[in-house]
Formats: sequence, C-alpha cells, structure tokens
Amino acid sequence: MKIQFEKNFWWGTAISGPQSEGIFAKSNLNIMDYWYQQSPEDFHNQMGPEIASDMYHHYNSDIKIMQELNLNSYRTSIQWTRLIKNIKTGEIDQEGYQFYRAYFQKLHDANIKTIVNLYHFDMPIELENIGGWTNKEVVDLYVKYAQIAFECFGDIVDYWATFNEPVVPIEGCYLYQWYYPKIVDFQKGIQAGFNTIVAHAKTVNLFHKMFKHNPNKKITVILNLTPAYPKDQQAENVEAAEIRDLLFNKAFLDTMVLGTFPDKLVELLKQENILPFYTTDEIEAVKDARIDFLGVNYYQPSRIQARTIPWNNNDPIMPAKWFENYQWPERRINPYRGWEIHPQTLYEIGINIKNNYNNIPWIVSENGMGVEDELRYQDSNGQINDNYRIDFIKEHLYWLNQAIKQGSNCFGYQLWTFVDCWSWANSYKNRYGIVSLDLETQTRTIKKSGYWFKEIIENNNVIEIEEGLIK
Ligand code: BGP
Repeated sequence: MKIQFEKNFWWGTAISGPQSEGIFAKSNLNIMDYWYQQSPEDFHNQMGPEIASDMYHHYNSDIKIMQELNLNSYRTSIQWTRLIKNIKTGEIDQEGYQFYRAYFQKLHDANIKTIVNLYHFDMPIELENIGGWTNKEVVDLYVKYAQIAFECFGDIVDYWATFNEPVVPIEGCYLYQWYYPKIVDFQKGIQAGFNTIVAHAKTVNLFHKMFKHNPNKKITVILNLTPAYPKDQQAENVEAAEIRDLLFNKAFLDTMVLGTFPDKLVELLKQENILPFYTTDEIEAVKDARIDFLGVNYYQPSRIQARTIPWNNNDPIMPAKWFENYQWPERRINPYRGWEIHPQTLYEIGINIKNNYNNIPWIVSENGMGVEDELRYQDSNGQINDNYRIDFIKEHLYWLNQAIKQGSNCFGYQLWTFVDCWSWANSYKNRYGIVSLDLETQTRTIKKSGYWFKEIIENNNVIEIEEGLIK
C-alpha cells in the first residue's frame, strides 16, 4: 500500500539545546547542569550534559548532513543560560549570541524551516533557587528573555515556540521526582503550571505585537499529548480517564489553543482548595493569546481506571486521588523506555484537533523510538540498520495520513531526533537519532533510517507501507 503527503509537507527532526550543544562557554547553569554536578550517580553511566552531542562545535557539519538527507525542517531550542549572561538584568552573553546567530543563519541559508523553542526543561539554577515557576518574578524574567531572543533573531527565525511540553517539568519536578529539585507538592505544581501558562500567554501576546506587520512570523507551543483511554466504559473508569485528560492534556490544550480554562478542571481544584493564585490580568492575557499553529509531541497514550483501593484523605493530595494507571493486556511496549507504542492514537489526536480545537494547523513536533545498545545492529560499514525505527515511523505516518485525509490540518512531521542526544537522567542509554553518535570521537554516521527519510522527498512524498505492518 502507498500513502502520500502534500508537496510542501515539512520533514525533519527535533532536538533541544541542553541535550545537544554541551555546556561549553555558558556563563550560567540550568537545573540539569547543576543536578549533574550535585548527583552524578542519578545519571545513566554517570554521564552528564557537559559535552552532549557537541553541536556547539558541530552545527555546521550537522546542517550539511540535514541537507544531504533532504530534511526541510528542524527544531531546536535556545538555552536561556547561554543567551543571557545576567539572568536578572537580561544582559546578553555575547558568545552565546554569536553562537545562535551563526547557527540560525546557517539553517536559514540552507532553507531549512526552523522552529526555535525558548524553553526545554532548562530553568536557570539561579531562578530555581527563588522558587522556579512557582515565583511570578520568574514569569516576568522569562518574558523579558523571550523579548531579547525575538529582538536578536527575529529577522532570521520565522517560527518560534514558547515551551516544550510544559506539563513535563510539573510532573518531573513537583510530582514524580524525575528531575531536580524532586519536590512532591501538587499544589506547588499547580501554581507552577498556571504560571507557565501565563508566561506562555504573555510571550505570545508580546510576539504578536512585535511582529504584527509580518505575517510570516509565527509562534506556537509544543505540547506532549497523552490521550487517556478508560479501561472500559464503566462510568467510574470513564470519569477517571476524563480527569486524567483534564489535568495532563486539556489544562494546556484548552488554555493555549482556545484561551479558556476547562470548567470541570476549575471545579475540581476549587473543591480541593488548590486553585492557583491568579490575577484578572493574567486570565485576560490567557484569553487574548492565540498561537498560530500547534506543535504536538506524541509518544504514548495513557490507560486509566478508577482507583482500585480508596484514596486515603490524610495523604497529601496527588493526581492519583482520582485515577490509577491500567495495563492494557494488548499493549505493545518499547522495552528500553517502557512506553506503549500505539500509532493509531496519532489519528485520534488529529481528529480531536480538527473537531475540538478549530482545526488549527499543527505539526508532529516529536515522535520517535529510543533503543538501547544500537551497536548490535551495526553492519560491517559501520551503519546501524534500524529497521525497527523505520517501521515505527511508517506506522505513525500511516495513521497521521488517515487523519489528514479526514481533513485534519497537519503540515509536517519531525522525528525525535537528528543525532543521538543526551537525555535527562537517561543520558545516552537510549538512542533516538537517524544519525548515530560515537561518544568517544563525536563521529556522526547516518543510520539506515536517515537514508530512508532522504528518499521520502525524492519519491514525491510517497511512502510504501508493507502489507501486515498496520494492525
Ligand atoms: C520528550 C522530550 C525530549 C526527549 C524525548 C525522549 O518528552 O521533549 O526532550 O528527551 O521525550 O524522552 P527520553 O529522552 O526521556 O527518553
């Protein structure tokens, strides 16, 4: 069977500054840099972000590889801690500025449509020490930083993103102890989440003011959507899934795409007396902020049931008060990451955006498969034959294509990631790239999936899908 995407479809990869550049020449540390300094044992093989994939020194040759592979789009992020020397005054770091200027110019000259994201989990440690996203001063400092970035690069960068996966730092830093500072405090998490939404809204409004005469400049947010499937249609399971969806998806989707706060979510937080502190100006800013397109990261859905053991009301409140995860017996798992693989959900996301979010133009801004010990698959020429990755992408593209056929307005697909990159705590355990990285020499070698990507455009955006691949 063959599927085809429209002529101008964006094909590319996504990565982030802190996971690819290395710390070189930064005058400030972010929470990840600091966390590694404090507790290297928290990281796989005790490998930190100092060198990462050294894109600080390799961006020129990396962009050449992107061109060789016909990739017409890309996403990365600016590190706040690299562009800004004095986080409080906003004084620019000249070396950081020169680096990003040269990097983005190169992408611009190569005709690679680039989304520049402003924040990818990388809170400056100095601001974490005053409460991070729970502190409204941080919101103002973020907006100031965003303005500086727009002023510095707005002439050569057309597409911007305010945040990558804003819910993830809430989960990682305030609920489930994945990331430094490993706080467990749902109420603080709600405040941090709300303040992030406000920082996003104020930045979007500022952006539209700054670029109101230039319709080519567009801004988005990158949301990781994890649709919640109830175990079955029993009312309590359906209700549990609905609450999970409100907290982890709609809290961001509705506020950032529609400018509204879901009534049911507000009710729920009110009942528990955990509504965040807010001002009417902040609510107005959220109402006014309209993104121009939406970035969707999709890895896995969530499977939900009502609690099987009643919640103890003496325990500090957590989202688990309302639901439990459920193991779907038919699930397919990526064993290296422990995430479910369910490509059909991408179709459902597309239809949801079409029906409930004004059919806003959207892009798959991340999707991908991390695999451990990929050297097992290396052939005598040094190439990694990652057929599993190609199949994974084909399955997702098949379902995405079905959604587009039904009228969903998706204009591109970016794979996580370009060159194998450093991951929070997992370091280089799982490899996601279409280009492999030799950690000792920093040598790049294109994987089979890279060459497969290259052929998509050469084949007029037609992709052959083998019988039996789509279940
Ligand atoms: C997304 C993040 C990325 C990336 C990816 C893979 O949630 O935006 O930064 O890391 O997931 O996840 P991981 O690196 O944890 O395996």
